[in-house]
Amino acid sequence: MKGIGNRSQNLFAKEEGMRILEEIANEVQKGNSDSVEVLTNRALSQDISAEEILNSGLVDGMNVVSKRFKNNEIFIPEVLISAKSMNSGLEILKPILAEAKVKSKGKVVIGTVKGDLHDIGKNIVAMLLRGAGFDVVDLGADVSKEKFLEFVKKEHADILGMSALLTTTMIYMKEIIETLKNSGLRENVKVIIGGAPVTESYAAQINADGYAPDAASAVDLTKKLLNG
Ligand code: B1M
Repeated sequence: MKGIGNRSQNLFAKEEGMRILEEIANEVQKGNSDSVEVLTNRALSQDISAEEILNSGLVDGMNVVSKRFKNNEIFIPEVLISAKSMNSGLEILKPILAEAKVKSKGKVVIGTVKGDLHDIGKNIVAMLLRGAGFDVVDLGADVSKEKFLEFVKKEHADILGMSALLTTTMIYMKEIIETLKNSGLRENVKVIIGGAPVTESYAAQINADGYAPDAASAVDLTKKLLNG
C-alpha cells in the first residue's frame, strides 16, 4: 500500500513539474518576465533541474516565438519582449548551471560577430560551457575581428566560439579566421561556429575546426577538440 502511495506521489510530482515547464514556455511566449521569474524559482524549489527548465521551459517557449516570427504572426517588439522574459529566467539559472565548475577544463572566448545583435543562443552556449567546467569570456554581440583577436591573445584562449544568426553576418566569420591566421594565432586556438544559418559544410569551407547545431552539441564539440 505504501509503495502505491509513493508511486502516486511521484506521478503527481512529475505531472506538476511538467505543468510548470509548460507554463514557463507559455509565459515566455507572452513575454511575461515577472511570471517567468516566479515559475523558474518554483520549478527549482520542486527539484526540477536547471537543464530541464532551460530546455523544456525557456527554450521551448522561445522556439514557438521563433516560428511565429518566421510566419509573420508576430513582429520585432513582441520578439524582444519574449527574449527579455527568457533572459529573466536565464539569469536565475546562470549560477546554478555554472556551479558544476570545479577546475577549469580550458578557456573559451565567445561572441556574436559584427553587425549581428542576436545573442540568446550564444548566451545559452556560454552558460552550458560554464556549467561543463570551462572558463568562458563572453564578448557579447556585434564583436569586431579586432576585438576577437585581442581577447584570443590576451586570454590565451583554447577555443574561439563565434555565433551568427544572419546570412549577411555569418560571412564575417571567414574574415575573423583569416585575421587569426595572418596574426600567427590560428595554430594556438580551435575555432567553433554556430547559429541558425551556419552549417557543417560552411564550417569546413572557412576552415573552422567545428560546427555545433545547438548548445549541448557545442559543449560536446569543445570537449572533443580539447581532449583529442
Ligand atoms: Co532576428 N532574425 N532579426 N531578431 N531573429 C532571425 C535570425 C531570422 C531567421 C527571422 C526570420 O526572418 N525568419 C532573420 C534572419 C534571416 C536571415 O539572415 N536569413 C532575422 C532578421 C532578418 C532580423 C533583422 C534583420 C530584422 C529587422 O530588423 N528587419 C534584425 C537584425 C538585427 C541585427 O542583428 N543586426 C533582427 C532582430 C532581432 C531581435 C533584436 C528582434 C531579436 C534578437 C534579440 C536577441 O538576441 N537579444 C531577434 C530574434 C529573437 C530572432 C529569432 C526570432 C529567434 C532567434 C533566437 O533567439 N532563437 C530568429 C528566428 C529563428 O532563428 N528561427 C531571427 C532562439 C535561440 C535559442 O536559438 O539563436 O538559433 P539560436 O541558437 C541556438 C543554435 O543556433 C546554437 O545553439 C543555440 C541554442 O541551442 N548556436 C550555437 C547559436 N550560436 C552558437 C554558437 C556555437 C554553437 C552553437 O558555437 C560557438
